[in-house]
Amino acid sequence: MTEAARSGKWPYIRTLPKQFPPWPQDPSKGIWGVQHLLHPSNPDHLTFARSYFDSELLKYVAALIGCGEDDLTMELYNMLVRPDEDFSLRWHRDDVAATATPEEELERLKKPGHHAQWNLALYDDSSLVLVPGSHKRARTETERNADPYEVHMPDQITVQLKAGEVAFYNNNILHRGVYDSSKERMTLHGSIGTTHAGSERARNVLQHGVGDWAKEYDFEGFEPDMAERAKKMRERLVEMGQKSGDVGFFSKDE
Ligand SMILES: O=C(O)CCC(=O)C(=O)O
Repeated sequence: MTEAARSGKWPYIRTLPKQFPPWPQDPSKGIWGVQHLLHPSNPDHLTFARSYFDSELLKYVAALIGCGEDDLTMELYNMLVRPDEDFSLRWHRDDVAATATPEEELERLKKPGHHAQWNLALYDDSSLVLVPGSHKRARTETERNADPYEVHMPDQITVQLKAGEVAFYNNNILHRGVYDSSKERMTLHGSIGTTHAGSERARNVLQHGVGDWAKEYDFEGFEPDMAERAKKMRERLVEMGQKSGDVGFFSKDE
């Protein structure tokens, strides 16, 4: 998949030096992510579907979100890969703008996250840097005034994943990615939501373009139990798209 993405054969990519969607389909400046692993035109989509719709994974996801498995909604399954040049993402929350006031941040963060997001490393990975607990509070003055590419925030940690380990996180935690082009990276990057989420979550997910193809996903070749689960989760995604209409893109002040 990564080779196909780097060579322009797979069009759904995260390109350098752009941090946030939409990304152009041109890999000539390099890539740092492969999007839409579940897309039916990916010859290996079943391999990825078996991990995304895995019954064991879904149990953990429902427990983390605090909802029933019947509420789970299909969202995104991507892979974050070694960039072609050293590259980093600025400090950000995925769905709260850097320009938000402390009151606006708190207003957003006090609502349940309504999703589980995870990084599942296929190679050892120490790219994700975050400030523990920051998904529950507004930024401190130091965090607010820091250069967004500031190398060190007080109390930050680097998430150290060994190949095969997975870390779940709320994507509104204050975080960034710091990428080393000399180190192989292939980290499955997924998210699953719930029917309890509102329009903010719809934008967070649908800005990646998953709504364009998910409605046509036919689940051919899936084992019957998995097809059943997957169909229901896909239906909930399509419903979310129908309810929310055109969501646009979320600007994180790139
Ligand atoms: O590379 C990572 O693990 C973090 C990616 C990230 O922060 C993002 O996609 O917003």
